[in-house]
Order: sequence, then C-alpha cells, then structure tokens
Amino acid sequence: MNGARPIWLDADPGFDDLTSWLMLSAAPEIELLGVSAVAGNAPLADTFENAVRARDFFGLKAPVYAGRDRPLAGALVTSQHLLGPTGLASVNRTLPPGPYPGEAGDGVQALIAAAHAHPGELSVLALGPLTNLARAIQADARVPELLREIVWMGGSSDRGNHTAAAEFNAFADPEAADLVLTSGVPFVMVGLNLTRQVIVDPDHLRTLRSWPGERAALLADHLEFYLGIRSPGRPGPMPFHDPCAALRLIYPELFTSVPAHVRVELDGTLTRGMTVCEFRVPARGVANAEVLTHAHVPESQTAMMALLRTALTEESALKN
Ligand SMILES: [Ca+2]
Repeated sequence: MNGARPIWLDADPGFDDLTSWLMLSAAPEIELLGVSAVAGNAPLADTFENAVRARDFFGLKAPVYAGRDRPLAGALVTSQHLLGPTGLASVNRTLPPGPYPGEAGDGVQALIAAAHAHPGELSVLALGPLTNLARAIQADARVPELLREIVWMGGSSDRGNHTAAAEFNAFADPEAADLVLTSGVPFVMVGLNLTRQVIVDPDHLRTLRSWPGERAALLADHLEFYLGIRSPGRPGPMPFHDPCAALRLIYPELFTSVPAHVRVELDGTLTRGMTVCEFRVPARGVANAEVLTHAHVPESQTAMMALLRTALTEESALKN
C-alpha cells in the first residue's frame, strides 16, 4: 500500500466515468483496487466492455469486474438516446478491442472482499446507479461499517436532468440509492446542483487536442461528441458530472458541503428518483449525507486538466 488511500471505482462508463478513472490513475496517494461496472449509461455488457477496452487502451492497471445488469426494481433505464448505442459515442476514434478480457469474478463480491481487506479505509467512488453498492449491502450487512465513505455522483438538491425532478443515476435505480442512503454508510452526494457549476467548454477541448499522443486524441474525440450533445456539430459548454466526484475524492478542499438528511422518492408519478434533501438537521432529521453545495470552479478545472495531462501524456506516471 505504501500509505496510499485504497479506492474502489463503481461506474457505468460512459465518457465522464472514463475521464474520472483517468484522473484517479494519475492522482497522488491513491491506490485503485478495482473497478466494477454497472448498468446505467448503457446496458452492463456495454459499460463492462467500455471499461475493459479503456484499461487496455489507456494502460490502466486496476482489475475490471462486471456487476449487476438491472436495477433492484423496475425496468432497465439507459442514456443511449443521448450517449450513443454503447454509451460512449465519439466524433471520430473509439476505443479499440484489446487483449484484456476483464475479470471472471463478480464485481459485487469483489467490492465486498475489498471492503473486508481494508476495514474502515476503503472509499468508493460511485459514478452510476447505486445498484452494485445496494447489492453489496444486501449481501453483507457489514459493508456500511467497513467502508470509509461512498462519494456518489448522483442526485440533486434542486432540479433534475432525466426528469424535471430526478437526476439520471438516481432515477435509474431509486430503490438502490435509498437503500444505500439509509444503510448508515458515510455518504457524500455530488449532485447536479454542484456539477452544473463545473463546466468544460471548447477551450478545454482545444487544450486536450494540443497534447501529444493517441490517448489524448481519442479522449478529445469523445469530449467533442459530449460537448455537442445539446447542439450536434457545434460543441458548447457542458457540465462535467462524474469528474467532480473524482475531484472531491482527490482534493476535498476544492468543495464546500453541508450535512443533510437525504432520501429518494420511490413512488411519485412525477418525482420518482428525486433526492429529497432536508437541510434542517438535526431538527427535522438525522444527517445521513454530506451534500456538496459549492465548487471552487477555476481551481477544479485546473486540477482536472492537470490530472488528465499526466494520465494521457506521461505513461510512466500511471499508478492505477
Ligand atoms: Ca457515470
């Protein structure tokens, strides 16, 4: 370990998941123990395949496992209508298949084993629906006390994106999110109210394109697609969701937060998946989450680009 913080990445890659993994790979003082894929942006077969290919192409080191392929309840919901059939569209180059087949073991069991191997130390960076985390807690009631924290990109303390009320990762598996939030695990919510503050724009794209090597070029092709989601062919500024959660894990001083009692609406016909944040704690509820409210924006953007530059252009610097 050499004193490095143990981290587990649970994700549905996904362009901004992939970017977050690259940031972790270049971050100081972090040891990424494993990656579990979950259904979310696309079906599990695609998010797993994207993670496996990314590991080969970018020279990443953490083992990649497949987790769960459907939410605890209800039908599978994906973002393929926005993000392309595999959840990872590009304006040009895409991740090529490589020799790594992925791990044969179950991602949920691998996550549980990692929690037991590092009691009180393991932080989970969760960047998709919380299905795998909920299944881990259902399978082993000790998981919440074994984890140091879950840092989740998901939810919102104001408006949603998948629906007016609900952010996508919360909407895709509300039962899982609510189970995790009520499990007692230390929980950090990096919701849309925060991520909408941290913008990537065509200037970041130009910077990425100025870096040498095929890895930066491929990521730039994906970023150009992402920046054109709202206006295809005309890249514009976009919030960069998952990397905010990665930054919170690496550099918590870049953000401010407040404690809250957070639950997830499971029944509302218009509000299913809404993360209802009661900030009047402890008067109206016991705090079960730390909700990020503000980002130091220029510093966050600078830190993100510095980590990406290291990950994409200094192969010898990749630790994870
Ligand atoms: Ca994601």
